[in-house]
Amino acid sequence: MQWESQLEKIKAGDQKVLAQFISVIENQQEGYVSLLESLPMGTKPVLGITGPPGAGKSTLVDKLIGKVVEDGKKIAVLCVDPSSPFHQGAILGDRIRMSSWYTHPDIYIRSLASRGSLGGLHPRIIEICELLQQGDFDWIIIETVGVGQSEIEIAGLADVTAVVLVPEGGDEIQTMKAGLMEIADLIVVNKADRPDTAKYLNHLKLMLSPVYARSEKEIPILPTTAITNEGVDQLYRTLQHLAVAVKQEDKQNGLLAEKAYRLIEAKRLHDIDRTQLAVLIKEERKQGNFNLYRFVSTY
Ligand SMILES: Nc1nc2c(ncn2[C@@H]2O[C@H](COP(=O)(O)OP(=O)(O)O)[C@@H](O)[C@H]2O)c(=O)[nH]1
Ligand SMILES: [Mg+2]
Repeated sequence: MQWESQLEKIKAGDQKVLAQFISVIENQQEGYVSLLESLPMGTKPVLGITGPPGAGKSTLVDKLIGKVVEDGKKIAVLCVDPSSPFHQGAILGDRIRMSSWYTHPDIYIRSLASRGSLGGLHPRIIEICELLQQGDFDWIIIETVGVGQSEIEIAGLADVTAVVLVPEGGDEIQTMKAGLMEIADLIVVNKADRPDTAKYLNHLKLMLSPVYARSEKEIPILPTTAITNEGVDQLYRTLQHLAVAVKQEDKQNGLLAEKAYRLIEAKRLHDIDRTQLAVLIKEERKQGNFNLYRFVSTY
């Protein structure tokens, strides 16, 4: 693999070569680790957009891309669909929502299915993001449905995490979305064209006030109506502001530690397979006197 010359192409904005190398990483083709080891560390802001399915994340990203292009900037977007039977079709939705940008030379959009990492983002997302860092982009956006593990993972991967909610169901915010709140650097209340928006915003502020009282950061809450572009300008400006703030050394080290942890975890567990464990356990149990702790002591 003549990686160096290909890297130059990626830096110059060659999306075809970029796509090829994302596949190399995705499929863990031979040499992908040394490829990653040869890369300079990326410095471009990574923005995570998460929230429940149907909140309008893709529509917002579509409009944000518009702002970025207006601003003369370039952007890469990763749409990650935790492949759960409940969210089938999300990737298709993302594609439709952002369809006008697929052929734009300054925009690169890639969808990834999470393939088995239960509730997680994608087993190679950290590495794929690193490669995107090498491309000719000013921003990287990762859109993902906020379910299961993915919200925790997105917070460890993105410099700035925006949680998108919709004005509905007061009680619902307190339960299902509590985890999402924890990781938010910014809360977007999309579908602000709905009649209950003001009430919902108040409710949200009340709910978050004990959180604010405990922590030093105040999380901005921004209402948007993605379909009409309302509030998107403000959102773009807030994101720019947060992205600058996050480049502080402390937060950067924290994020790198989080990524290191996940990479080490993946490396250590790479040859452990749940199905295979079940087979071995079945065999050992047949012999009688099975003990779970003796079983795991050999790993
Ligand atoms: N009324 C209203 N509908 C919206 C708004 N934003 C998105 N939608 C609609 O909500 C649906 C889901 O949007 P999508 O962007 O795919 O949501 P995602 O699953 O979070 O990515 C689509 O039918 C959008 O047209 C909004 O601001 N107001
Ligand atoms: Mg979407």
